[in-house]
Amino acid sequence: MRVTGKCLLCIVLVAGFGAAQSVRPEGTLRQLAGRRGLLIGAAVNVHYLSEAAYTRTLAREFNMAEPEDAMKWAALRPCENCFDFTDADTIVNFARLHDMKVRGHNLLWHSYNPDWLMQGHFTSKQLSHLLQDHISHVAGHYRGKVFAWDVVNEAFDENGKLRNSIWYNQPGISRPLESQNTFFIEQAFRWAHAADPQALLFYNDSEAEEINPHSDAIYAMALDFKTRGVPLDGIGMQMHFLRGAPNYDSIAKNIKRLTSLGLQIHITEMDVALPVDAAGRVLHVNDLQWQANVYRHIAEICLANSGCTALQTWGVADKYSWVGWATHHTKGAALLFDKNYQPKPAYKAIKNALLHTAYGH
Ligand code: 9MR
Repeated sequence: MRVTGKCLLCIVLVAGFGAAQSVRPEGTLRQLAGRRGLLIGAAVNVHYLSEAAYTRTLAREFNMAEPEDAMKWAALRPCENCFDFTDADTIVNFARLHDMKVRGHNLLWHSYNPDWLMQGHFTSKQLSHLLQDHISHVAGHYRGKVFAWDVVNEAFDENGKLRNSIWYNQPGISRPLESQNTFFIEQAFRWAHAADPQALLFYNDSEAEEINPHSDAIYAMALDFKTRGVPLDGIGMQMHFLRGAPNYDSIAKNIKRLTSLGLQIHITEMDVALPVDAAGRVLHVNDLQWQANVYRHIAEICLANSGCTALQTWGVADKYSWVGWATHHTKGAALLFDKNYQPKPAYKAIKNALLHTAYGH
C-alpha cells in the first residue's frame, strides 16, 4: 500500500486514538462524570494556558473551570473606576470553546482586594455603592457565561464568628439598624441575583466541611436565608485537606443537612496535600494510595447525595498548586495529575467512584 501524506496522518491519528483507548478504556474523567450528571472542575490560572500539556489535560478531563484568581477584586479592578476583564475573559473563552461550564470566584472576600479599596478610607455608604456597582458590573459582564458564582467567600472564621472586613465591620457597608449581622452577605446575594437572575449563587468557605462551629454558623445563615427568601442556591465546600484525612461521616451529615434545605453542594477547591521533598517529589510512595482513598471517599459521598452536583480540584496538575508556597514547599503533590500531567492513583480512584457508586437520592 502506498502511504500518502494524508494516510500517514490517518495512521498517526488512529494509533494515537488506540493508545488513548488502551490507557483509558472506560473514558476520560469528564466523560464518566458527564454520564453521572456530575460537574468535574479545575481551578485555572491564565498564565498556564500557553502550555500545551496544561490545556490538553484541562480540556480532555474536566467539564468545568473556575478562574483561580482572575475574577477576584484585585485582578478585575485595578482602580476605582476601571475594570480589566482580559485574563478572566481568556479563561471563560477557553472554557466555552471546550464546552466547559464556568464557576465565578468571587464577588466579595476579605482578601485579595486592591490597595485603593483597602486604603481608601471609604464610608459605609461609599462601600455599599462600590460593592453594588462591582457586583452588577461583574455578574452583568458574565451574564449567561458564568453559571454559578461564589458570591461571598470565607466570611466566617473557624469559631463561626464573622471575620473582620471592610464589608462587615471595618466600617462595613451601610445597613438598616434592625438588620442581621449577615446583612452584607445577604445584600451581596440580592445584588448578584439582580445582575444575573439565572446564575446559581453560592456561599463558599473552607474548613467547614465537617459539622463544627464554623459549619454550624453557615448552616444557621443558610436556614435564615432560605426562610426569608434571600437568593442563596448552594454552599461551596473548599475541601483543602492539608493535614490528614477528614471525618467522612461528619462531612456526609453536613452535606445532608444543607441539601435538606434545598441547597446544592459544590466541592469547590479540593486538594489532598502530601509530604514532599525539596523537588516536590512524594516522600512515601504509599501516600499516593492514601491520597487516592481520600479522593474516592469524597467522590462517593458527593455521588451518594443528588444535591452534590460538582467536584472541583484547586488546579489541574501538581506542577502548579498553591499548596507548595502555602506550606514552604514541605507539602504538595495534592492534585489528580503529577508534574508531568500523568494521572495519579487519585485520578483512577475518582473514576472508580464514578463507575461504581450507586446513584444518590
Ligand atoms: O490559589 C490562590 C492563589 O493563587 C492566590 O494567591 C490566593 C490569594 O488570592 O488565593 C488562592 O486561592 C484561594 C481561594 O481563592 C479561596 N480559598 C483558599 C484558596 C487557597 O488559598
